[in-house]
Amino acid sequence: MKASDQFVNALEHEGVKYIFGIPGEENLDLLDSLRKSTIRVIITRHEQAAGFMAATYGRLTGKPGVCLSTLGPGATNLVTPAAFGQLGGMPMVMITGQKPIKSSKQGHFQIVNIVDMMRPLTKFTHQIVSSDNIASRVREAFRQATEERPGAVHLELPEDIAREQTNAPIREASRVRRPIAEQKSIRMATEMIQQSRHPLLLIGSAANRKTTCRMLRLFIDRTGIPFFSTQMGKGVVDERDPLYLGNAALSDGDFLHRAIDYADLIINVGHDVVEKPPFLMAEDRQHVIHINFTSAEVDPVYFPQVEVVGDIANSIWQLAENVGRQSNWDFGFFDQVRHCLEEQLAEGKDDPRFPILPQRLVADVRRVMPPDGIIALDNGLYKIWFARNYRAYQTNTVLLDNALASMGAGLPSAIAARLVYPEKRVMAVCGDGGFMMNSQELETALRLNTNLVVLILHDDAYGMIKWKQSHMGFEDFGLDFGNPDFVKYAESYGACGHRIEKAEQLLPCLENCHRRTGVHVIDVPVDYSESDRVLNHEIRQKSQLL
Ligand SMILES: Cc1ncc(C[n+]2csc(CCOP(=O)(O)OP(=O)(O)O)c2C)c(N)n1
Ligand SMILES: [Mg+2]
Repeated sequence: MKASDQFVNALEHEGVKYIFGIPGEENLDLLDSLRKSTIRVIITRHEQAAGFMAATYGRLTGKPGVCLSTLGPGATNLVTPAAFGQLGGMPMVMITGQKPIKSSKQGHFQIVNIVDMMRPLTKFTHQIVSSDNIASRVREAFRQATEERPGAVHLELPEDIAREQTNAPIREASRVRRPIAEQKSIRMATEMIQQSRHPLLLIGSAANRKTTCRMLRLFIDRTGIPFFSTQMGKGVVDERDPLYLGNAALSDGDFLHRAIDYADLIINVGHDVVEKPPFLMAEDRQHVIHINFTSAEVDPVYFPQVEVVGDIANSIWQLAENVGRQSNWDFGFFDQVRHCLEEQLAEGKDDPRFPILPQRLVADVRRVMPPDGIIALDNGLYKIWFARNYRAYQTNTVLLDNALASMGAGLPSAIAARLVYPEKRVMAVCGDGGFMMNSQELETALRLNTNLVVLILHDDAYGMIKWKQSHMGFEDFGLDFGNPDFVKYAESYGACGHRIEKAEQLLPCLENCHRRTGVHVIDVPVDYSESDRVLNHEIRQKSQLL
């Protein structure tokens, strides 16, 4: 069998449905093998977007998303999405081409050592040097991408190897179960939770797995322990729950931080060091139980007293069976925190001012999104508002990157989400800066006949950095830009463009766009002038009154 056919066979065997990318001449054998396969090739307009799509596919399905590029410049364009997948714990496989390795007559034209380049960005990076190894290398790549903690892997398939013949068999995945936590550690954690007075549950990014969601629900129902989430733990448990105390979107000074200070025990499920610490440990403060697939990386602000290491879902299930409800628990102060938070979150939901305030914008987006609707956020100031004010009802309904926190991922992630869930409402929420970093993918969305709504928050600036600049007392400098006419820009692609000119137009426009088919781009001017006052001062002052 031809080696490139064998490669594609191995991918099919791994259950690959899509490959996102831009081929170069070094991939032509592989491309021809893909042509004859069941895998759908999705051509993008930039490799970065292909990588973001693959990573998002991995995040949503738990199975590696696959992307493809040529050697040199195509592969270097995969650097940012590799970091995105790796830091975000999203399983993804990158395949890049290369010149023939056995004999080449082209000197170093386009040659960069891509395997080395990928080393700090991946769990596994490998050049295939013999066609007989293809099946094993592909299996190994998928194993590493998927296994906890999931992430990015890379395979380089040189042109001459792709053309070889091979008889090597496909490698089947072994049947394997994740190790579960040892009984004594469950007993230690159970006792610690039972003996505490004000325990609090923290849901972090590694808790975002299907069975873990179900087990956490069970644990909360059985114990009645209040919980909060990190940005990447949003939606793992329904945030409408009366025990929800908020999201750790702000680093400190929020109502939630009063609850954290008051707690004598934090049960930290799925903590991941890539996220900004949701709370800081100190000698004389609360104790921490670390529940995760892997043990805790010790840090000056993170040194848990007890660890429960093993499959998270199983650990939570065992704790749910053992802990029960304790009469010594007192959640009175947490109730007050929740009450104040709810009051504050309701502010500005219907504010008529224009340009629109982030509070109103978030509320209107929530109003049009059904419980399973997905918003894919790019990176900007609005991300903090969405993390804090938008309630996620289901897991993976807020695709938010608080790990690499790269601009440019919003639109490609939304396209990938729509491919995975054609029946769900999907919306990209981007700043005018982040949107323009991958706006060319509007063409991809249209070519794929995607039904998609893209909301652009228009402030003619890198608003997030402006906000920090002003908060740090610097002069306003260097963060403004101009924009194309977004309505005409959308129309030039064949998409529908909409411009919001009054705050009350946003909600009906969003609803209308979601009901219609096609790609809809909505240009909404946003007013961030109150963000500093509200996020940095007002919330801090109000929470101190508690
Ligand atoms: C690729 C990349 N470049 C730069 C940054 C730093 N950065 C974070 S937010 C931001 C501004 C985002 O501007 P925009 O997309 O317009 O959103 P806004 O905050 O204005 O709503 C910048 C420059 C980043 N996170 N990622
Ligand atoms: Mg902006």
